[in-house]
Amino acid sequence: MKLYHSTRSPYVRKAMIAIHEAGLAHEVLLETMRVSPSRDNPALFAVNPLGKLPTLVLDDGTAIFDSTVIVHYLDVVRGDGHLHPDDPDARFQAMRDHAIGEGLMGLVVDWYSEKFRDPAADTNERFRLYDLRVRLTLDELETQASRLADTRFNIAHIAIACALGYLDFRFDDLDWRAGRPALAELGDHLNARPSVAATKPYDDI
Ligand SMILES: N[C@@H](CCC(=O)N[C@@H](CS)C(=O)NCC(=O)O)C(=O)O
Repeated sequence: MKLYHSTRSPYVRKAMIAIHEAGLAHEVLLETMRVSPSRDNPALFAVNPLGKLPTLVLDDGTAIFDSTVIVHYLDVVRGDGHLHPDDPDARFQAMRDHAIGEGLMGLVVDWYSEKFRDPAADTNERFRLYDLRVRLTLDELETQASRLADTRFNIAHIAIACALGYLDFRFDDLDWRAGRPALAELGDHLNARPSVAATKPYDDI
């Protein structure tokens, strides 16, 4: 396995701790790199269209992200599952506690990068890379869309419906349906579901 890695990232560290917990350190090759919203990174984008660390690539080429999914893979699929309690109440409590740790990590990582960002310097490049990563991610979803359409509605459909709905709401000009017929069909299918239709975003206040 190969882990796209940085010694600076707390998200990567989550994956590293899970690697050690599962006793799999000897199986993992580290590919260390720097990432930022203004840094083009074709090698990383090729395996993870979101362009984020950590990304774990299995020997058969399967790419796994984000850190929470990597920890799940290492612990539940490859390890003994001790990081994910079986008991529903204990598991739910662990998820709640994980959310606060993860949320704190997100706040401090965002705060740190805001502190040192030159607001004028790289806006165009950052915008170009956001556009690129969104399009690469939509292209990846296009390849998964018919499988997702054939899968019973689950938490993944909720996230994808919300992301596509936000694109319709805020990024009309991106025209995400163009050239992505399967994803467009999936989007229509999801939007027709009552829970999705009832929660369409709109400007209120
Ligand atoms: N939700 C992701 C967040 C990962 C993340 O934001 N990683 C940072 C490194 S600390 C990154 O890749 N930033 C690059 C970018 O957002 O452009 C996870 O849990 O893996």
